This record gives sequence, C-alpha cells and structure tokens, in this order.
Amino acid sequence: LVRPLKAGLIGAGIQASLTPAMHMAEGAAQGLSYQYELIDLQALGATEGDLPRLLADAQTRGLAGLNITHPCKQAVIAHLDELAPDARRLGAVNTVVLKGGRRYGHNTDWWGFAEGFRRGLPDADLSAAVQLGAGGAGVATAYAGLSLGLRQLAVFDREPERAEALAEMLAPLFPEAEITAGTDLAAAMREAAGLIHATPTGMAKYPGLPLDADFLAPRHWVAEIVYFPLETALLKEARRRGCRTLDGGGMAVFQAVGAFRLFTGLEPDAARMLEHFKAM
Ligand code: SKM
Repeated sequence: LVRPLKAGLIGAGIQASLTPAMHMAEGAAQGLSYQYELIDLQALGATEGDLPRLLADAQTRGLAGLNITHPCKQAVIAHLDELAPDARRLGAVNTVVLKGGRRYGHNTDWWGFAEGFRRGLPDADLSAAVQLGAGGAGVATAYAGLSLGLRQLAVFDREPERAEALAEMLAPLFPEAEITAGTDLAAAMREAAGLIHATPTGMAKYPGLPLDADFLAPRHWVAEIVYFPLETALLKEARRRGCRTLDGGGMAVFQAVGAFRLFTGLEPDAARMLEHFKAM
C-alpha cells in the first residue's frame, strides 16, 4: 500500500536545493509516494508578504509540511499557531508541520548541525571556540555548539552589531557559558580549540578563505556549514595544517532528517540519506 504525501520548500532562489531529492528518495525507500515541491518566491515573483496566501494554499492542497528558508525563516513565525520551544528561543523556523488545520513551527537547523558535529567530530574539545558569521545559519550553529556543551564562544561578523546581538540573545539561554562578540580574531583563535564557520565564504559565488590561514593550528577542529562545494578552501587549508574537519554536508542532511521525521511521522534512515546526499 503506497501512502501519498506532499511537502515543499518556501524560499527565494531555491532552484538548486538538494532538499527535495533527499526527502523524496527517503520517502520512496520507505514506501511513500512522496512529492516535495519548490515554492520559489523568486520564480513566482512573490515576496514574504505572500506567505499567508502560500501557507493557506499549501494547507488547502493537503501538504503535510513545509521547509522554510531564506528570507522567510523569521517572517513565517507571525503566521503560525504554535512554536516548538527551540524555534521560539531561536526566533527562526525552517520546518512547518501542517496538521488538522493548524501550523506548527520547528527548527531542525540547529539540531542538524549538532547531529552532524556529534557524528563527525566526536570528543572534540569544547572548552572554547570561535564562530565566524552571526547571520541566520550562525544563530543555529552557535545554539548547537552551546547545546553540545561549548564553554566559551567568541562570535565574529563583518557587521559587529550582528555578533553583539547574537551574543546577547544567547547569553541568557546558556548562563554557564561565556559568550562574547569577539574583537581580536588572532587572539581568539590562539585561545580556541575549534572554529565554526558560518559565513557564505567558500561557496562558488564567494570564493576564498574566511580568515587568515595562519590563524589555523593543528589543535583546532574546524566545522564548516558551506556544502556547495563540500570541499571548501577552508577545509582544504585546515586539513593541510593538520586540523580535524567537518564538512557542511552534515547540517544539510540532518536538517532534512529532522524535517522528514516531522512531516511523515516515520523514522528516516540517516545513514541512507547521508549516502544519497553524497552521491548527488
Ligand atoms: O533550513 C534549511 C531548509 O530546511 C532547506 C534548505 C534548502 O533546501 O536550501 C536550506 C536550509 O535553510
């Protein structure tokens, strides 16, 4: 018996997303007839202002849920009925479950990063880390790192106010940790055991390294969020210098693992989804 299921992704400029393929392949492997569609604001000539209409339409058409990406992760919150505690704390939703006429907001991004980290960098030294980037992804990675037990986190951003805002937002949630907006990256790297990279640098559109390579020492672990390409200049350089590294594939896959579970009520095979992602 094939159970039909529909879901989708709302965002702008999402044609290259690998999320539909990941969900549909896992659905097929579990005997679902699963259609995952792209609702691309750019292609539709729509904006965040169209969210109410797009959400209502998804409900009318019987979608089980929606992933939400840039630029809608904050804007969508005003149109939801309930928020999971982590989504509320982060102020960002990437997964909406549609059920019984209601809309439930979740955040699987931070969990995705945390799960990838646990698997890819087991027993990493969590005494102190530097994070580059305090944008949408950076909020999730910082929350994940602190949830995993980071005791010190220094956040840097090209816009220092963003780093300050993130540090201020996280401080009350993790009172045992020391969370700061960093000012001296060289000094912070000397004190840190690891680096979380949460800026777009390293993507094809933004080539290059996000920091001076000489700041990297063999004792650092380096966790990357860029996954296109999977092998970024940062990871290459870090490995060349003897660092342990984690690529951005984990976060990409495990946010989908979390969303698949919420949409279908079925337990996804994470290893199978990871394999499929790597083969794409
Ligand atoms: O949070 C995820 C989202 O669920 C899917 C996605 C994508 O497919 O591009 C990116 C992230 O924002």
